[in-house]
Amino acid sequence: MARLPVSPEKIIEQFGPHLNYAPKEGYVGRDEPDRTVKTHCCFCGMQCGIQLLVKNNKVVGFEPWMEFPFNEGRLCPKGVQRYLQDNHPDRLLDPLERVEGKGFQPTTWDNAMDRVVSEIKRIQAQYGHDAFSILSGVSLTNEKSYLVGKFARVAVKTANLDYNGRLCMVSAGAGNKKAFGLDRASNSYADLEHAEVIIVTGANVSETFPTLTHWIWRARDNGAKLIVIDPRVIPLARTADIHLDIKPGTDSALYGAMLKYLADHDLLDDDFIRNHTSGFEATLEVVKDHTIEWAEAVTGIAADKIIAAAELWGRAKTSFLLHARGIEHHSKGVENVLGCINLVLATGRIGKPYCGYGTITGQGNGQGGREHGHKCDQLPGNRDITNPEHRKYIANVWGIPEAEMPGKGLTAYELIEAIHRGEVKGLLSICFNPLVSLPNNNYVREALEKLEFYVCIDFFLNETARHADIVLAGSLHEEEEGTVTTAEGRVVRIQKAVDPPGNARPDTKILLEIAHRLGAGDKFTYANSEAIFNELRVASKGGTADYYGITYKKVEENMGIFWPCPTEDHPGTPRLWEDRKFHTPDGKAHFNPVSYRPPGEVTDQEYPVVLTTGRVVSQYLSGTQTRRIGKLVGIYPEPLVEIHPELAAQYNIRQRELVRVVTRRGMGEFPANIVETIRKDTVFLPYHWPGKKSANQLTPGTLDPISKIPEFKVCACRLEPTGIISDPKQAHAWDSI
Ligand SMILES: Nc1nc2c(c(=O)[nH]1)N[C@H]1C(S)=C(S)[C@@H](COP(=O)(O)OP(=O)(O)OC[C@H]3O[C@@H](n4cnc5c(=O)[nH]c(N)nc54)[C@H](O)[C@@H]3O)O[C@H]1N2
Ligand SMILES: Nc1nc2c(c(=O)[nH]1)N[C@H]1C(S)=C(S)[C@@H](COP(=O)(O)OP(=O)(O)OC[C@H]3O[C@@H](n4cnc5c(=O)[nH]c(N)nc54)[C@H](O)[C@@H]3O)O[C@H]1N2
Ligand code: SF4
Ligand SMILES: [Mo]
Repeated sequence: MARLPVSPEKIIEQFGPHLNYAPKEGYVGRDEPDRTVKTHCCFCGMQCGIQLLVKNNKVVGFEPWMEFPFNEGRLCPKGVQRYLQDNHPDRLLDPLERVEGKGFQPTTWDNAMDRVVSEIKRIQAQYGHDAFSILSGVSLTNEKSYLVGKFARVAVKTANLDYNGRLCMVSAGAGNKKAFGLDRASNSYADLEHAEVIIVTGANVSETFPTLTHWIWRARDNGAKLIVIDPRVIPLARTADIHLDIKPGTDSALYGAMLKYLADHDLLDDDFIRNHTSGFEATLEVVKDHTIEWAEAVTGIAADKIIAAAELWGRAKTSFLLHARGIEHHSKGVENVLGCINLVLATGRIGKPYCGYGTITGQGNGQGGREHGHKCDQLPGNRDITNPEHRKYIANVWGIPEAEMPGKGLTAYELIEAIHRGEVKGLLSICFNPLVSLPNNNYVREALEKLEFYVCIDFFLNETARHADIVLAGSLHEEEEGTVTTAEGRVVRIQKAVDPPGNARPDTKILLEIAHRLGAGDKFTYANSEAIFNELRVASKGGTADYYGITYKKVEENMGIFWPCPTEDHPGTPRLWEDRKFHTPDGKAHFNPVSYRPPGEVTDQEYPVVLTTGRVVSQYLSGTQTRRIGKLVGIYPEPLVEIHPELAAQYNIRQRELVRVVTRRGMGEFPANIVETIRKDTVFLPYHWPGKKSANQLTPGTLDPISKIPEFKVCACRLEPTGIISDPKQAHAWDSI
């Protein structure tokens, strides 16, 4: 299949005025590729199969991978543009050192490594081991996630390691463990196809997991009813049977009222509750006052709509409930999740064909990355770092005395607080951009400035990295072998397509070299990524996230294997709990009592409007990657604040007028996008931008007490029109930094 060579003019025409780099002749060669490499998209938790086209050791394009069972060739706008990162002129090609008065200067690996290791040693000698901290991320493969966990505990010997999943899925993880004893979606998405009723709550599936929409459409074609719960009429809600336009921060009230309704109207699966669950009576007791009328007052959803949803859910024979960050990014994140699980358990619709429940994991390896021990309280196999048996097992795998294994450390935002208190003096970050993604980011910036030493491993100079002393040029997904685990729990293979460019190095090599220089070389002697995976398999053995029976070969031959997979002859587990044996100590699924309590910050006279934050389809997370891809920038160049026409009229705000959004933490100016698709008391801001365009100037550092997830989804704000109409043609994502 010959491809036409594409001229630079053609590229500019195709990618539009926002193309932020000048293509060179011959750079985008769309000639016949040397190779196609079957791998997966580096972005969201769907991990769609994709084929990368490689020429002269460069990724030059992509083709759909039609056979991969989840997405069958489908890709979203980010997926089809992601290959443009590979040869981007902003790629870091050398390690960088910040030199007083000169900014960042390229340096040698030897010098960079010397600085990193001597600073880790200095800080730890002066202030203790835990004064050096590590922040990691779950765009990393399973192998790298596992390696970072071991690196922190065995090489750096610090308790203070946490990861960006703390901002993402920890509420769901904690809820799943409480209810089921295991943290994974219960079924593969193929089970959606014949579900009679689907609830999607707090998940803007069409924009955030676009290829999953297809499975919902398939179910719709088969007659499924769809209930969408979201303060906005998100694209999926437009064709839903019922849209519950919930006031942010009130989900647990809704689920409590629905549970009471099911009980009052004899819509429970009594056999299932009696034989396979515990805690039902206590759970029902706490919602006895949660009447539909009360829920209407708290949630702002009309009573008849709540009844209609409870009726549909209650009377179905098969169903699926999916949620994402809309219910999890709350100071009651875990309670919201448990409220949903209670509805699933009350109707006994789990562990059967076409009956499922799951959080939709966010980042590329949102599922695998939360299992292998780079959370502050976790060891591989989803083991508990405070459990003596678990510690002993992993210490044995790692060849260290159990007493040397550090204990539980601080969570991501708590680390920032510890830096402010002077307890943490050094930081290594990999795959995390906390300055854009943590809440209350003016406070985060102050913390970064207080660090005595900060080293960042990334392939782009992200906004946080600008505060670093040393930046180590790392690798993209497709520059190393590995595996990731999709939102379904399917372990898939990431194939190396090319080498990192210039003097950039694979992340693994960087971590291993630091470990060696710290004197822990004998514990880090891997020949390749597969060797790391094979150790991970042993480390996970017997844990709830058991990968022991999964091998690279098996994954490749089957286009993925679902964990748990305890032995090499085990086929994997696409559908959990068909045997009704849950992973809790008593083998039962646990109801957990949840009664409503208000969010951390409620509106008042000074701050009368609810602010919620989230995503748009064309941008990804802190935007480090997608704000560098011209066409994606062109789709949605800058953050707009979504406002209902009635609310806009109240403040005389006009379309595209710059609106000052003020909260107790800070303020930012954003052009108004006046839309009827949002509640009248709520405004929405996407958060993918830094600096003055950052939504996280505004958000609070309130955390869920159990999961420590920040409350990104609700705070109180005030709107002030500026009288300035912004010209969308002038919009440019970079002018704020
Ligand atoms: N395009 C794109 N896709 C992505 C990402 C991205 O950055 N961009 N990121 C990936 C990652 S890491 C994640 S975590 C996922 C996130 O995926 P989602 O959770 O789907 O994304 P969000 O936009 O954060 O929030 C989802 C919805 O929650 C709603 N919401 C706000 N407050 C409430 C509430 O109190 N209750 C309820 N029920 N709903 C509420 C918002 O209106 C929004 O539509 O997306 C993944 N996919
Ligand atoms: N207000 C608000 N804030 C939010 C959210 C929200 O909804 N509202 N959502 C939260 C959520 S759900 C999430 S997941 C976080 C995400 O927040 P972050 O994790 O900070 O976001 P990323 O943009 O993924 O930052 C990852 C960095 O890792 C780099 N990177 C990616 N892959 C690799 C790799 O393989 N190797 C190396 N070395 N580097 C890599 C990227 O270049 C980027 O600089 O943001 C959270 N913040
Ligand atoms: S849906 Fe997610 S994994 Fe699939 S192409 Fe889009 S960003 Fe990539
Ligand atoms: Mo996320």
